[in-house]
Amino acid sequence: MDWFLTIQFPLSWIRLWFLESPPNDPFKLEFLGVQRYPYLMEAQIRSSFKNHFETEPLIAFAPGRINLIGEHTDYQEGFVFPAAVQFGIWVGVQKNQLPYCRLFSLDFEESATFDWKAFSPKKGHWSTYVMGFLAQLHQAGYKFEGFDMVIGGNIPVGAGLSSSAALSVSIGTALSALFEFNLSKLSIARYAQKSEHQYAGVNCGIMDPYASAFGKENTALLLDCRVNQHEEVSLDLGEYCFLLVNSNVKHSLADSAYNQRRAACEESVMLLTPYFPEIITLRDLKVSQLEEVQQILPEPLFPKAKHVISECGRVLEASSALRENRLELFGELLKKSHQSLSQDFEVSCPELDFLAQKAFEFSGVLGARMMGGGFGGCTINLIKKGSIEAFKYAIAPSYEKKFGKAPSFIQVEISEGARVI
Ligand code: GAF
Repeated sequence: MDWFLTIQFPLSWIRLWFLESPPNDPFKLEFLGVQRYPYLMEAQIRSSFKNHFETEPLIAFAPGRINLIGEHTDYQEGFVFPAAVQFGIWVGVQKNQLPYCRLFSLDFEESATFDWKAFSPKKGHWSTYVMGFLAQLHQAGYKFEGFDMVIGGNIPVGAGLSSSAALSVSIGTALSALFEFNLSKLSIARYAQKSEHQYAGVNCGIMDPYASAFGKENTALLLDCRVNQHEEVSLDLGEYCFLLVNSNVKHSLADSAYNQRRAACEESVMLLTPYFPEIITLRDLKVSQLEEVQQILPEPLFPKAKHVISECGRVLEASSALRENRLELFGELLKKSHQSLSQDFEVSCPELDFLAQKAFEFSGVLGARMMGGGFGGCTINLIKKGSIEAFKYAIAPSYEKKFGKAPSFIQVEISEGARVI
């Protein structure tokens, strides 16, 4: 009987585990042999916190994001169309009455300590994101004291789902609650963006932290990056869904190329202003003005400006198409966006072009494009749910043959933004 109980208990536990797990869950991230489901993450943060610091933490969560359309437009005060996803970063935090902060990262299995009155964030370490956010709070005049923190997450690595924005936003959400700062979502997003500029060296726009902070279940955010306000667009896709295909590459020049693209846009604005004195950014120009713009800008700059100007138009068209449930038109706009990002803005790469091309040729996909900053990461595909398995089969072997590595597939659920749990 004893042997029966010892074997039965774990077996039924395993069975329950699978029953409780979301069916067909593509987010099976292995972590110590365990899949990192949200309820496990929260429990892991809690128990790790107790082990390390012997107190109960306050826990905050912030999600990663996808972007339906509107790439490299946010830093030109244009339009973007992101949504928060179900993966994210969890942060447990508690005051410690000590002259220093103690941090522990579940993902890196590493501790870090720093004096909260005198710290200097250094590039390239996960603890920089904590210090970077604190630096923003300090500059804004907020008073804080020593705390302990445990950080862990389940965002697929290198997929371009904005794990760094989720990290900063989760840190901001946790600290705001712990010290009762009552920071608005927009302030958290702005501090996260500034911290990324100052300590990660990427001159990114507001889109990623904004989406992480403001995300809403089954809803995309049509965000105007000039006024930092959004309209909610309900995502009722019927028999379709968004599937990400991760190229599993990140080219090493990605960050510097991102900053160069931003600088090219700013240079174009400078050259165009004498002819169009009313413009502040490229967002203020229309597709109908492109011929004139071409006469003014030197050859290498024009296609970049053309991308930003035309992409802003596509975002507005695509959001209307979604509202009117015109999914084929929406898919067509995704395809145009990819072509523009690849040929004009030059932020794609052979792997992403290959994945997009395969998607264009596949009948169950209405549209696809590279997503995010570029040079690696994922394509986003609007695909018929019933075609997903066939699509994987149509793509994976040829991709692997050509590039020597397998792509991975991530089905996203559009989810709520940052919150204290
Ligand atoms: C990255 C940046 F962080 C965003 O601000 C945005 O510019 C995006 O690339 C491209 O659209 O995710």
